[in-house]
Amino acid sequence: MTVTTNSPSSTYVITAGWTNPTDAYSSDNVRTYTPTTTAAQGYGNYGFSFAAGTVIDKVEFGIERYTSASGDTISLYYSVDGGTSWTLVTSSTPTSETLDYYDRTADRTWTLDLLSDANLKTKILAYLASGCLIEGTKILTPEGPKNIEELNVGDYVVGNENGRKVFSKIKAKTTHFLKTMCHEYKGTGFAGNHKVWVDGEWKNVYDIQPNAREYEGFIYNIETELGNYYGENDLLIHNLTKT
Ligand SMILES: [Ca+2]
Repeated sequence: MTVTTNSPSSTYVITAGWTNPTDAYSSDNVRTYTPTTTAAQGYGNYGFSFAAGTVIDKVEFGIERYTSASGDTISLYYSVDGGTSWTLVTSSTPTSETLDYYDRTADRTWTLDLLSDANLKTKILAYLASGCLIEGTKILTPEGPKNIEELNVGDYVVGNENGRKVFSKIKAKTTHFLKTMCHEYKGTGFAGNHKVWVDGEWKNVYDIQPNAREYEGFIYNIETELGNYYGENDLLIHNLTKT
């Protein structure tokens, strides 16, 4: 089997924000970057040229990237209709630079035409750290589970102190409306990375649940005096820490 790996040689702005987007054409430690949430950049002209009758055994999409703040995500999409519709390949938040390939062979019946420059596009999309929970998230309170949007500064929730469940006061709350990626874990929808208590240690929810879906709506973040609080299914959630 012959493996052909091509990089893009054209780029176009979808939602402004990526600086020096042509720097993403090659892996040379010179990079495109963005400080703008929802910035999206399209890529094309992969230049695949195959002999007629070539059989496609496998199609993978690769991306090399990193994020500088915990909770930032970079998503990769592809299009086989010239950028009209997009399929999500991956949404991830690696804090050290990694090159990963994703097998999308099973997505569709791949034909040579779909890999032509007229049809094949990719898109990178950035969401900057939100570290929040989506609307409808249940938080455990002394009166039982309540939706996070109903909680306010000064209210009590249930947290953990030295292995015991205790009441803890909310000292801050923020709300945003945005389009982002949502990672679901144990009934809680995380729009941004968060540490959760799993198997006796704090772990990044993105490391436990790398799969994501798109979410558009209100997101909320609460900070409690104790530094943590319980969501559904006894999941202990750490106050947001950008480490
Ligand atoms: Ca580069």
